[in-house]
Amino acid sequence: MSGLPVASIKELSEKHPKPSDIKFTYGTAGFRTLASVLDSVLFRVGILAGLRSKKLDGKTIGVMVTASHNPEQDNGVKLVDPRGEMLESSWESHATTLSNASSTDEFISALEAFVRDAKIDLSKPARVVYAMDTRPSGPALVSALEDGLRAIGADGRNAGVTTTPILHYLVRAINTKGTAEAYGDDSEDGYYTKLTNAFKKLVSAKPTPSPLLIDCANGVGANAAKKLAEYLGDTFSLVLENTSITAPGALNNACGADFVKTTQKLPSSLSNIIKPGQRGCSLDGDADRLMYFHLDDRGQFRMLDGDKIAALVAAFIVELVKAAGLDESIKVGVVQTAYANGASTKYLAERLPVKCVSTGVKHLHHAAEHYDVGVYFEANGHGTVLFSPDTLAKLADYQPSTPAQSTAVEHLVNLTQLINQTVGDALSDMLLVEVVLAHKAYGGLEWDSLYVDLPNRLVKVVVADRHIFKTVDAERRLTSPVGLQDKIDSLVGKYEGGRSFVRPSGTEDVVRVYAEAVVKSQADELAFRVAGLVYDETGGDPATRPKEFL
Ligand code: G16
Repeated sequence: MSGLPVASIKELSEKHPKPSDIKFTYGTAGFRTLASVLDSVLFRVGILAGLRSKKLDGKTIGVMVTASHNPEQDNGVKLVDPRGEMLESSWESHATTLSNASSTDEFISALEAFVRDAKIDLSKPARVVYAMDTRPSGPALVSALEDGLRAIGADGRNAGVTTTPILHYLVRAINTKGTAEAYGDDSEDGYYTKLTNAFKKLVSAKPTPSPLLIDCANGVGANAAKKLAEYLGDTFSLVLENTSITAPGALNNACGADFVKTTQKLPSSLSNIIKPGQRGCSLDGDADRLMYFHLDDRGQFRMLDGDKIAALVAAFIVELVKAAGLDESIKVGVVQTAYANGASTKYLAERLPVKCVSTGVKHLHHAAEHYDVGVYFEANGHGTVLFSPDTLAKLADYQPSTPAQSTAVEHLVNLTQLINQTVGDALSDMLLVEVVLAHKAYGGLEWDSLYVDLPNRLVKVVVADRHIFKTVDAERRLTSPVGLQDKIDSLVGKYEGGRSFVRPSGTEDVVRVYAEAVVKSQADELAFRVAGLVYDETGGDPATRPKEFL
C-alpha cells in the first residue's frame, strides 16, 4: 500500500491554517458557519472527499459549497455519497475530528490514524465533483477545496455554480453511467432534459397550467429556474422573481422558502405581483427546499408547506398505485419530523403508515428507503419521494390488464423520472406538485382544503451554548439541560391542543422552539413562553431577552 502524500499535504496545509478559537462541527447538513472562518475546513474536506472516494474504490464523491437558507455572510460545505445521498453518518465524526486538528502536524497525524483505522487503500483512485451556490465567498472557498484535492491527488470535476440537488444528481449520474441503473446523462442538460421530458408526458393530456410565480430567494435557483423554463417551453410558463444573484446582501433576505415558512408571510417583494387566486412558490438559497402559497379570493395569504406537499403527493401516488392494480404489492409510506403539523400527521396517518424521525434529510431519506415508495418531506419544504429498486423493477415488468391500469403505470414510471430521488429538489418537487394539481384539477384552494393546519409558531433563541441541548424520541423531548423538559411539559399542559419541543439547530447557532395549539394566539404565546424558559434556564443575557418573552 502507498502512504499519504505527506509532503504535498504539509505544504498546502500551511496555506490553510485552522483558526485557533473555533470548534467546527459537521452538523445537520455539513459544516456551516461564517464564511470568513471556513478556509481550513474546505481544504481538509477536499482531502476527506478524496479519501472517501478511495475508500469506495474510486467512486465519485460530491462536494457542495453552500449555506442554503442561511444569510449571505455564512457558507458551508457538505459531502455527497456515490448514489447522491448524504455522507454516511459514521464519517461525520471523522470530518469533525479532522477539521479541528489545531496544526498541520496534528492534522497529518489525525489523517494517518484515520487512514489506518478506516483501512483506506491509498493506491485507489480518487474522484470528486464539486459545485457552489452564488455566495460571494464561494470562489475562495472552492479554491481551498481544490488545494485539498490536489494535496491528496484526487481528480476534481468542477460543476461550477449550480443548485445542491443538481450536484446530487450529477454524483449519481456519474456513478451509474453505463450501468443498468443509469440515472441520466451526467450534465446539467441531462438533468433538465430528464425532468422536463417526464413532466411533458405527465401533463400532455391536461390543460396547460396557469403561469407559476417563483420567488428565487435571490440565489442560484434563479439561474436554474431560468434554464428550466427554457426546457419547458410552452408547456408551462414560470414567472421568476427575486433573481438578483449579485446584489450584495439580497440572498435569502426577506424572501425565500425559509422566510416564508418561519414568518408565515408573503415576501413583501411579491405583494404587488401576486393576484388573488394565484399560486406561487419560494425556493431557498440553494434550491433544495420548496414552499408553496396562494392568495385566496379575498387576497389572504395561505401557505402550502412541506406537510401539504407530502399530503398532496402521497395521496396521488397511492391513487395511481391502486389504479394500476398494484396496491397489494407496492406499499407507500410517509416520513416526517417533529415539525410536521399535527393536522398533517393525522390526515396522513388515517391513510398510510407514517414515521417520525430526527430533523435532517439524511434521517428522512434512510427511513423512506424502508418503504416500497417512501414519501418524505420536512415541514420546511425539504423532501422527495423514493422508489425502491424492487418497485422500479415491478413497474418495469408489470403487465397491466386494462387501459386504465396501463395509463396509471405509465404515470408512475414517468414520476420516477420526474422526481429527483437523490435529495430534496425544489424544482423537481415544483414540477411534481404541478403534475398533481393538473391531474386533480386542483387550485391552491382545493389543495389547501385537504386538511386545516393547526396554528403553530417557530421561534429561534440565541443561547450561550446550544450544544448543551440534548434530545431523544426523534427530538421531541429534551434530556439536557436537566429539568427543562418537565417545565416545558407543565407549560404545554395549560394550552388546549398544546404541543411544543426544543432542539438545537444543526445549521445555525440557535436553539429552535416549535409550538402548536388550537388557537393561533395560544400557539404564539406557548412558543414565546417556552423560548423564555430556554433563555432563562441556560443563562442568557437578560438585556437581550426579547420583549415578547416577558
Ligand atoms: C438543512 C437540512 C434540512 C434541515 C435544515 C434545518 O437544510 O438539509 O434537513 O431541516 O437544514 O436544520 P436545523 O433545524 O438543524 O438548522 P438546508 O436547506 O439549510 O440545507
